[in-house]
Amino acid sequence: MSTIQGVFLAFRNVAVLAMGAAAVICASVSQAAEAEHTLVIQDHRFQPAELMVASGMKIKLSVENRDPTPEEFESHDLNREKVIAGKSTATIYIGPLVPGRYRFYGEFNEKTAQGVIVAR
Ligand SMILES: [Cu+2]
Repeated sequence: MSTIQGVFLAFRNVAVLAMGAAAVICASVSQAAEAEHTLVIQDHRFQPAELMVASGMKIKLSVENRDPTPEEFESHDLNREKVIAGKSTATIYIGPLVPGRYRFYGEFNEKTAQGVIVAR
């Protein structure tokens, strides 16, 4: 192999290694950018009533309704609305959020079902 060919192959190998490293970094970032949290509805109340989440990432929120009656997760702050049948779980995606407080409530039992998501 000529010197020119050798130099070309060396550059190509470096480029391949760099692309591989970039792919690994992207994979770890996308995994870190989503968090999972669970809210439970029981006796027409949310548990926890105040849920701490990280700002700046997507959040997969599982809402488990342990009551036999349906509830509607409603939040004007988060622009979300979802009916959750009795004894079932629904998934709601929110975020990425800027730091702050985001109120939500159960529209079918508004007097007791009140909560807030706090993004920090
Ligand atoms: Cu509603």
